[in-house]
Amino acid sequence: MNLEHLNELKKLLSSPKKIAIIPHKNPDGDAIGSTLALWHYLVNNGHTASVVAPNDFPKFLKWMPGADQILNFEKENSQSKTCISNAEIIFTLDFNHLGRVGQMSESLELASATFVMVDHHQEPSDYAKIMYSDVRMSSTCEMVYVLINQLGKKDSITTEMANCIYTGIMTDTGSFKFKATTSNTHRVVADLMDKGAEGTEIHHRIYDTNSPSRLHLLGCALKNMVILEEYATAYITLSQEELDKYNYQKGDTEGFVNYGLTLDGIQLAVIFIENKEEGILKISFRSVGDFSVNDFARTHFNGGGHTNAAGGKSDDSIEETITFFTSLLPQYKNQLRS
Ligand SMILES: [Mn+2]
Repeated sequence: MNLEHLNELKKLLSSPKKIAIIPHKNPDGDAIGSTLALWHYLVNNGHTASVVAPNDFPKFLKWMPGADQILNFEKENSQSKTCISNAEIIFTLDFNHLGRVGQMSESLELASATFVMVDHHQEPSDYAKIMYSDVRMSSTCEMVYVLINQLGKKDSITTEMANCIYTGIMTDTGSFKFKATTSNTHRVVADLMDKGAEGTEIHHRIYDTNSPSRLHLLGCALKNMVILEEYATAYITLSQEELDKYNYQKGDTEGFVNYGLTLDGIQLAVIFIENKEEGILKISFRSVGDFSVNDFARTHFNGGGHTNAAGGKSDDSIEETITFFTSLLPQYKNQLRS
């Protein structure tokens, strides 16, 4: 965070405040980890704070310290709304467009609080008075660590906070392998371990909690995978019928898209997941190297994200969307085969 914004934030936090902390919709490990770490920090420093999530989050994140205190905007609607409208400061973490919180965006737009953004996605919008936006960062969790350091409170990072921050860095970096994983990321992680973060235990809790039906759903997804060697592309489809057949639970398809990239020579991996309830297909894009799925998703699928990881959606059927998607590939052939 630059000095001007940092000083403004320091001034704001110099007396006890009412604070709401908001992750994006369908929060992942980084969103829950960063909001909870910040929540612990603020509460430990005399503020009244709540994490308000737009909707529920996967079971494999529920062990995180403080997770049981998170308000669910869908289920605890009036309490959540009160919390947002009473807040003097609203932190938005791991997203940079109010559209990323779904139904909650209306409440945020009406709020009178000072907004603080902490985020590592591209092209931030300008709703926040205090901004800490850095696309080079591995995760929002790493940014929360840096921010607490900048506030001069490095020693206030507890074991609970260290576990939360470790989780978000681990999940957003694909266990420390994505390109945004810097030497500094590892220094942060080393310090978190010194502060008590339990790396082995966290890996186990996040990655080794499969249900049999999730592994069967993964089998189905892999069977559905189509490989377009000519375009160095692999894509997966999952219909609502298939999700139902394997008793889909929220979070079950997390990480499925990455399997395409484990194929030798594949540069672009995509998964299209039908969601009958919302009447859309949810799409995840992953790439290796310079091919920007952020640009691709932004241009064609009403989405965006990072250079190598992005999301998007389609209002059309699976068949129509695949036809459209494959029709786009020839114009990217040179970039994908490079
Ligand atoms: Mn993130």
